[in-house]
Amino acid sequence: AKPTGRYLHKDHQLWAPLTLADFEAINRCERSLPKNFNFAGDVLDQWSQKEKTGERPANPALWWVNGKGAEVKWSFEELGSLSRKAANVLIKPCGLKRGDRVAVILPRIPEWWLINVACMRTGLVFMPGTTQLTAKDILYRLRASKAKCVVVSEEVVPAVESIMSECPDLKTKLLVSPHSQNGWLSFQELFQSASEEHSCVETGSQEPVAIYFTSGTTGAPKMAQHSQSSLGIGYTLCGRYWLDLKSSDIIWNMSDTGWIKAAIGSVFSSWLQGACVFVHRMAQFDTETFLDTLTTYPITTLCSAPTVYRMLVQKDLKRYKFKKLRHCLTGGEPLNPEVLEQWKAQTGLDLYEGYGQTEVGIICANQKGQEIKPGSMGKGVQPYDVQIIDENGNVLPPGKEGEIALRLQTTRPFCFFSEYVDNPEKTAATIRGNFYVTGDRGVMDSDGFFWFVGRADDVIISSGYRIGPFEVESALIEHPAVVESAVVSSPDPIRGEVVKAFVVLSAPFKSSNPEKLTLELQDHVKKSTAPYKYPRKVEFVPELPKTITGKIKRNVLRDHEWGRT
Ligand code: BCO
Repeated sequence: AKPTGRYLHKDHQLWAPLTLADFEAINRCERSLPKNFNFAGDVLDQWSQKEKTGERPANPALWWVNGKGAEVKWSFEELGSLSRKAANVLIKPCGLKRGDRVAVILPRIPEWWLINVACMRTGLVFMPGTTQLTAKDILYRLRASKAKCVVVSEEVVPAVESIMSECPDLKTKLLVSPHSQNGWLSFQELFQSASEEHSCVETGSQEPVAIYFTSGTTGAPKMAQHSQSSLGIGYTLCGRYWLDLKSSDIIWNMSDTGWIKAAIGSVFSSWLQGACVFVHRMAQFDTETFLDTLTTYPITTLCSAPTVYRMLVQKDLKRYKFKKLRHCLTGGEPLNPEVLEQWKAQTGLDLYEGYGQTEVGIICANQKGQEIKPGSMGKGVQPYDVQIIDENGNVLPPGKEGEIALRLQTTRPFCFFSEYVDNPEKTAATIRGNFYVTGDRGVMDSDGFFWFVGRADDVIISSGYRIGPFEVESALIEHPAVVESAVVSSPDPIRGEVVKAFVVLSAPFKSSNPEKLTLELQDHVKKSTAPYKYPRKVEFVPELPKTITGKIKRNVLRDHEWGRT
């Protein structure tokens, strides 16, 4: 018989489709990875089959609304046929080939999901980016990745136009918009005439599927590359035990399309479990729209950054009757226990915090059914052995602060990122002895619960964004008023921490009005790099603390901000 899947069952010597139980077993290291795996073919198309046989409720796979009356509902079958059409657009008129990198800078619109799945079907490497990226950010991403194609919405066109002459590898520009533009292929037009016939590529399990740009203390963002299986199989347990999803659930994960959290909550974890992914276009975050959405739609599961919950608990939540909400999750930055308690008091629902990273996915979580210790990010999740280690890679006992690390077995866990592309030094720097080091500091208590302390480096975690100080300092130094600056985190009641810049002014600007100059510098940073990184606090100082060799001591400024001696 013709193979229906890509996995040869050892016991029966028969080809059979991979099941959720197989995926769980792979994550528990009880079964080895299949040689080939493709999320579109091995997961999405399987759910499409189950829809036909009635093994899945008649729930959409994707439910999109824009808050202005427009709505899209696709079953897995429709997602399948539409993404096959999108795959044909990418291969034929766009001329892309397996392994090519595609930068996709789109807001939360249905085409983002279509193009994402189309890239899986064709073996293209998907590189999402937030629409907050500026021309300079896009230039860096296109050049560093040697992307062959960029897919954008109308608002991103001017930024790409301004830098495309500096991107020799860029062959195709694809525009997702009802209006066409000179020099751009129109996704909508090509999609209309594209065929639905497409055979999913037999990708290797470890073949690249996506690249995420992630910020560090120094230099430009690194390119963390993931494989078909690291994202496509590695989020099985997360979907089942942290998100607590079943195929009848409707999950609203409101993360921007540019972050791995969108991949976790709005693609892989959710669709592995056959759940419906709910999306609200919401161009600008707004608490009223957010709460109205929960009262209007039968959303069962909500995942959002702690900053959002901090904003929501300022409201009188008892006024709102959420239609079907039963499970609430949060991650991306530490959640304070007060917010968890206020959310519970006002809604009757617990908040389940998870902790993870773009590179390795979910590391710790408060899983459904487990005790929650307010302020803790839960216990280590399978398949990881999470430990607290010292600077020499020794495991520290409960109660001792150190770096949060994952013990490595003989082989690299399949759910890890494969590498930082073209950066073997930075890839190697994540390993200390037998451990992968997260760069985060924490403590494990005697019950095995982990407590976040802070970053081990200078990276700032604000509103769930990971912000490299170097990127903000580089933007500031472009302004004539700035001689030098040091960018550190500063506490904030809503955003957890915010970016603060200590700035030494050049002589002509020393007598400027400080409020006006602050606004000017903030505006300058928003134009130079993605606006979410702008310094929400600015302090003008005569000089910066430095080491004997002239290196800026960001830690002195940071400790001062946080009231530490
Ligand atoms: O707050 P401001 O108004 O002063 O500034 C905002 C925007 O107005 C401004 N801005 C945006 N586009 C602009 C612009 N300014 C000028 N020109 C433009 N084109 O920039 C600031 C952006 O800040 P924001 O994004 O925080 O906006 P907002 O509306 O306050 O949103 C709040 C949140 C909480 C909705 C937002 O911060 C958010 O979505 N945070 C979560 C981020 C996230 O998903 N992180 C997960 C990363 S993945 C991960 O952690 C791995 C886990 C396994």
